Amino acid sequence: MEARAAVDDVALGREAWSVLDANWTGSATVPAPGLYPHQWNWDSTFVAIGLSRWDTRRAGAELLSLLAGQWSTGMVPHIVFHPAAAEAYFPGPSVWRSQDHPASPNEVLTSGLTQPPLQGLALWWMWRHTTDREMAAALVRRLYPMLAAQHDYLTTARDLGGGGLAAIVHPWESGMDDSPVWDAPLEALPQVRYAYRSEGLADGHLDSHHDRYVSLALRYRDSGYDATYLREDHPFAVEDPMFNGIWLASCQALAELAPLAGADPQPYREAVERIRAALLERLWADGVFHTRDLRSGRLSPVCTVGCFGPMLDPGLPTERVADLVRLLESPRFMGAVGYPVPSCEIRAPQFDRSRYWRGPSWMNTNWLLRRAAAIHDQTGLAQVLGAGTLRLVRQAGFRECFDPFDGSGRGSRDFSWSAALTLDLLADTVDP
Ligand code: 9WN
Repeated sequence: MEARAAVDDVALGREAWSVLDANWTGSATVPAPGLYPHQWNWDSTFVAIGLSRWDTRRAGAELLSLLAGQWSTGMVPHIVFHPAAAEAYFPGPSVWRSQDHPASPNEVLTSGLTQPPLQGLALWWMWRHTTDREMAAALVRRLYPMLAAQHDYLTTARDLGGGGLAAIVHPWESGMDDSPVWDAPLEALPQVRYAYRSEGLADGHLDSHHDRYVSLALRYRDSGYDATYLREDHPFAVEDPMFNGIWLASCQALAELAPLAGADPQPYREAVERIRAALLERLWADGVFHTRDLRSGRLSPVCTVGCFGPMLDPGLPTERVADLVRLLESPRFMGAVGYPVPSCEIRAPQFDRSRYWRGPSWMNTNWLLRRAAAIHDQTGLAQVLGAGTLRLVRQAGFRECFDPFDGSGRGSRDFSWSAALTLDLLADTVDP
């Protein structure tokens, strides 16, 4: 394992800031130098969360830059392209062709997919932790209508199952691209090959799936990013518990921020109730939440870190919370490893400690589960998650993800959300 001398909290905080400064483009933070040279939706939003206690202006700039890419449909894209890096990442702007779509913003090039709607929760987090209330209040008033439009988009264009949940239409929308829960829906698609693959893929991706990712994106693009096509013809439509758990948490946040924005909290309170009921009715089975493939009607048998997403709901019934905590602490997840939280259950045949989202631990999901544990007064679990996560970065640096057994780093170095969320976790121990 690649280890380094453990650094103290002050030095760790300084290192985190220098990663974030190096990854700043002037208007937003890229996820990592080299591999990811644009602004990604949930990456930036985790950066905003991490900065909330320390730099309201930059946290706000991050969210404003992302939302400058919002489409008039309300969709917040999963990538906002940085013009200077143009085609440095595949698939780049020439594949998505957002500029040809009338709903996309005029001056900003984006992808045509979205990612988990974390922005409401991030705005609430900033409001709660800021040291500049006036600036934060102004940001809430400015961003609120944009998040309301995002919410309306998910409610109207993405309830493809008609049961009150938002469906994702591509694995990239989950943020957990290579998760084994997409295997069955992806394998139902025809196999295709693209010439670009001679350039090679980043370590950790399943190349047999990558061609299908691209073909799915092209099919959606060629429909004109059409909502009726998604509902009736698109072959990938999945209800994901993490995506919907995050959506619920953002609805809760919008309800709480409503008075500040001069808005009515009631629609968001009702959305929280509706999403909770749908999660329990449609995705709960055998003591845990599962993904539902709307095309086959099947629940995925594989249990992943995403299955704990609905724990972000403060109103989740206590028996369900107890079931989830028991599973999370069991040898199927945290009980068998040295470092939280493996992205796939250890006993699953698909578990692979070296492949993205099929085994490694990620800081962002650790942060979400720690938040969920805190919401449900699971103080011991929250402490274990916080301390275990900090141990990872102290030992291995701000890597993209980590081996859950020995804590060694995997994927990109100087990864922005790992640095930003470290700043948030350190806030409990380091004085500003
Ligand atoms: C595709 C940027 C993104 C993250 C995702 C992660 C990975 C992209 C890729 O990188 O996805 O969007 O190229 O695999 O899985 O969570 O947002 O860091």
